[in-house]
Amino acid sequence: MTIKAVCVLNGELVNGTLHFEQNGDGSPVKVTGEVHGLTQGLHGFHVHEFGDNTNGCMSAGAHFNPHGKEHGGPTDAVRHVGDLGNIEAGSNGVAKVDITDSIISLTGCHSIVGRTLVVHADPDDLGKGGHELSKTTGNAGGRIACGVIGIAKA
Ligand SMILES: [Cu+2]
Ligand SMILES: [Zn+2]
Repeated sequence: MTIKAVCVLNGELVNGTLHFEQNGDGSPVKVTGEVHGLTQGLHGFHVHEFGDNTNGCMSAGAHFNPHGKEHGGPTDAVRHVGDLGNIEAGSNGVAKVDITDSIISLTGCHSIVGRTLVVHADPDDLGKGGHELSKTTGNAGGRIACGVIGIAKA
């Protein structure tokens, strides 16, 4: 059974829509879509713990990290469940997203449904930048757009 989810990202200057698709429990999740209004280059892209936007993107809490691990990159053995790395915008400010991730899920204890997708102002250093924030946030800077991930029509 294919499970689908969707997220509409909203920010002051940045917006976008992301689609999530998973072909059954335990399968990789495909993340596709576009984010507009970005500065050129890399921007941290994470699932944060809470689907709470009452105080904007700040209410979403920290990176979704049910196993209490250190921050990392999407292909690292040690990472937060929510660590999807970076998206990259071209000179037109558009990032085309096409990510396949085997750690996030749309069901079970790794489910990202009901949590918040956040796009950051700066690149995520994937835990390797040597900054005091590298092992918790990737030192990715401010939260420039976010949206709650919801169940989509299948
Ligand atoms: Cu983040
Ligand atoms: Zn993280």
